[in-house]
This record gives sequence, C-alpha cells and structure tokens, in this order.
Amino acid sequence: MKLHTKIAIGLVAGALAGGLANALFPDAAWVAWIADNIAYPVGQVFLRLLFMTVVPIVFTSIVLGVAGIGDMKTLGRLGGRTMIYFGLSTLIAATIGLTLVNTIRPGGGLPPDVRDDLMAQFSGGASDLAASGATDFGIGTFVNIVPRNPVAAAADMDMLALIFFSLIFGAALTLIPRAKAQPVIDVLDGIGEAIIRIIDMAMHLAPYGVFGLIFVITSQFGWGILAQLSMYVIVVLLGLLLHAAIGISGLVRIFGRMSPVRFWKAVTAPIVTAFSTSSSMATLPTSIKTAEDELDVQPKVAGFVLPLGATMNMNGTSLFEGVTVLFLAQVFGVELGVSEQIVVVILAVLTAIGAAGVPGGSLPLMMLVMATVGVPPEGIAIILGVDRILDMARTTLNVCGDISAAVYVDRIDREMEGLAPAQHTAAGG
Ligand code: DAS
Repeated sequence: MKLHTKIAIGLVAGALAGGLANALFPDAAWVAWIADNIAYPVGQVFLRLLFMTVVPIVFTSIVLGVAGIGDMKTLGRLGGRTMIYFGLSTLIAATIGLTLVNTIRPGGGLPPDVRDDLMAQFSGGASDLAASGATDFGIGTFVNIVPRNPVAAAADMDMLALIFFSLIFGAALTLIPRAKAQPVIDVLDGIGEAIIRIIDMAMHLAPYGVFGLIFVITSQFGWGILAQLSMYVIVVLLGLLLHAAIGISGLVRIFGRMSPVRFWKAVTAPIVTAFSTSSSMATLPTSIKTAEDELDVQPKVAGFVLPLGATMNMNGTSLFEGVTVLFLAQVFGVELGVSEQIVVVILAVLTAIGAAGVPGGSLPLMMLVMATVGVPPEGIAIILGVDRILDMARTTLNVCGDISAAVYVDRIDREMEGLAPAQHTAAGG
C-alpha cells in the first residue's frame, strides 16, 4: 500500500476515533488519558523527527545549491539571473497565497472558547522552539540576519541567520580552489542524502503520527474543526491554480518569450511525476529530459538551473506556507499585522530555499515560520492530515516553476552567446 494511502487512512481513523470519543463520551477522563498519554506522544515524536532535520537540511541544500553553480563567471552570468527569477516567481506565489487567505479567511469563525482551548492545547507543547513569540520586524531584523555565531544561530533555529550563513558559505566555496572545495561539497552532499533518508523514515511514521495528532484534536474539539480544514484546502489549491494560470504563465510569456500553451503542453510528464511522487528531487530527471527534449533548453543550462531549482526554488511551497501560517494564525486568533505578514512572505520565500525536495520537505521549516510570528508550531498538527494532498499539488507547481526558470535562463544565455533561439518542439500556439 502506498505511503500516502496509509497517511490518509491514519487521518480518517484518527478523525473518526477522536470525533466519536468526543460525541459519545464528552469530557470522559479515559479519553483524555488516551489523548495525553498515547496519541499526543506519538504525534510529538513524529513532529520532532521532522524538526530534527531542519538545521542540517537547510545548511546542506543551500550550500550545495550555491556551490553547485560552479565558477564565479557562470555564477555571475547565469546564477544572478537564475536567483532573481527564483526570487520573483516565489514572491509572486507567496503574495497570491497571502491575498487569498486574507480575503477568504478559512481559519476565521471558530467560537472564541474553542480558539482559546486550541491555543492552550498547542502553545504548551514540548517543542524546542524558543522563539515562540512574534518577531519585532524592523531594522534589527536585518542586522540580526548576520549571525555573530552561526553555530548558535543553528542551535537557536534562527532561520534567517542560518540561511544567510549558508548562502555566504556556498558562495565562498566557489572562491577557493576546486580541489579544496570538492571534499567539503562531497561531505555535505553525503550529509544531505542522509538527512533526506531521515525525512523518509519520519514520513513512514506519518500514518501513526497523523492518527495521534488528529485524535488529540478531534477527541477534544469534535469534528467541527475539520470543516475549517476543507476551506483551507480549497484556498491552497485555488492559490496554486491561480499561480499556474497567472504567475507561471505570465513569467513564461514575459521572461521566456514562449507561448504558455506550448509550455504547459510540454511539461505533462514532469507534472504527472511530481504529483505522484510529491518530490522535486524524484522528478528532477524527468524535468531535465523534458526541458532539453521538449523545450530545447541547452543541457548546460538545464543541468545548472533544474538541480538548483529542485533544491532552492519552490513556488508552490512558498504559497502553501503563506496560506498555512495565516490560516493557523486565524484558527488560534493570532492577529498578524502588515509587518508580521511581510515577515511571513520573506520567510516563506527563504524557507522555500531551504525546504528539501522530498515529501513533506517543507513541514519542519514551516514550523519555524509559525514560531517566528507567534503561532504555536505544534499547531501544524491541525493540517498534517491533509498535507499529502497539498504536497502533491505544491510539488507539481515547484517543478513547473523550475522548468520555466530554465526556459528563461536558456534564452538569456543564447542571446549572450549569439546563438539561435530555442526551437520548441512541443505542439501548441
Ligand atoms: N514535497 C516538496 C518538494 O518535493 C515540497 C514541500 O514539501 O513543500 O518540492
């Protein structure tokens, strides 16, 4: 049986068991005992396993992505444009997500007492995130991005500082002799692979972890909370669709100088692969083949932009994180003003850089975004049960965003080298 089927079964079983317990035995001590002593610990172990991977996966994926650009000349010519495109497309996605979640407010409308109980339930969690208070977004935030001590930043899970150091360290590796940098890159590559295996292992615990997490919620709050979730799922999927139709199509037309119809027809194989694997990494070979064969992207560009994109460019993920953090803030009654929402957008873009291109790769990082703006990170438990569906959809958008970036960078490189424009073989307008 496929993992996501097991996760779905864990979700349904946990929701049914918890909802029934709440309906048939309201406030029963034995139900609370099961929730506190069995369901909650299982759920927490699952969450902490994901949490445990945050620091190493952020550091290794960003350092390898930047160092993988190669020499400074390539870094300058292609890397700069690639990063700008990644940042722009991710920012558009996060903005679409935030606009939707503020307009539709899927997390609003919970009775105040339920909201207070939820906050009590999740803000006393055993999470190691010290920074569960909101971030005072201001000049100090920018100064603090530069860590005095990168190890302390990692130990404190200071997200912005960790990403800053990783970006600088990766760039520095391209400035030292390759013979000295390569061993470091090889070690980090091995660490990154091992961490991805840990995320794989953690995701195999997901069916039980999800059961535990959703049982705790539904046994205490009944099924009403799940009605809120359906609106949330609709908002995320609508946002992803809008970004595909407007964001990526617009970028393909303006930056790639290509017909969006031709682009979307050419990327069918990567779409199907990403949707079924929920992994940008697993889809990478298909993305590279499609970019080269269907969109006539030069192999040197496809081989540089797509692996970088699978690691650092996640349009769907940044949109998902923006919507989810604000949805959970609405559920908990945490009012996020403009400055906090700007922090959410910046962090959603930055954590999309550090998220691993594997199933559930962004979940640990999203918990950091939540804690940074004062939303209890354990509250992620509320959406974990529906995350797999959303992961399939957001990964698909991540991959399409990467391929659109390769089309743009290839056009720029051809113009700079005086080469003929790409001949797109895919049928279409
Ligand atoms: N599943 C991740 C990917 O492969 C995205 C995510 O977890 O947000 O892109």
